[in-house]
Amino acid sequence: MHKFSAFPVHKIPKPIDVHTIRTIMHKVFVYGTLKRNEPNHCLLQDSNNGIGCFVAEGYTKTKYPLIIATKYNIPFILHCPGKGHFVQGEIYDVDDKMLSKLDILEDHPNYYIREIDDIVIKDTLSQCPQEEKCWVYFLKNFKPELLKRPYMDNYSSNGSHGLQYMERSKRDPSYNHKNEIKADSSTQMRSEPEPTASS
Ligand code: PCA
Repeated sequence: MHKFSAFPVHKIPKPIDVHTIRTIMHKVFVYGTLKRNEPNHCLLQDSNNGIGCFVAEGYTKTKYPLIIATKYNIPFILHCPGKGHFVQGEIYDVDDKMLSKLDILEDHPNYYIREIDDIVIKDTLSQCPQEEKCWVYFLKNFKPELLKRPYMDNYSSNGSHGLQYMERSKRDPSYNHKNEIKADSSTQMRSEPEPTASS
């Protein structure tokens, strides 16, 4: 007995290849120039850099000194837990590509050090505060005198401090501002190593 197909043999549709595309995402907490309305936010928004998706506003579960330093007025969280304020910022979901772009901007691990930290999510509707483990760019190897600067809890380049951030394109290429903040080996602030994890 002949079996008849609805399709002539040469027109039988081929099974569609189904691939599961998994994009590994990372949570990043930004507190400085990467926040909305700040000078480097466009980097997070540029789809050529990968995915950067706003999740929520939040603040650090631990107090830290958030300062502005160097002649270019760069914001830094100094890795000195317990000193300063609960730092306000924004959480983003980013893909590998975006994370590596951010690492280039922050010169991790030579300048800022990206580490996992607990961030409390700002949610006025929820009674019990939710927390997220997020990547945060810290300054670890810093000159101790930076701790004498005023501590902020919520950075803005155009804040009342009057220390407006100077973008890279406007800087003097022959001037190394990192020497202003990096400790020399004799005065390094030592902090306990902390475990890092991928989210
Ligand atoms: N960029 C990073 C660290 C400091 C900065 O200006 C951020 O916004 O979190």
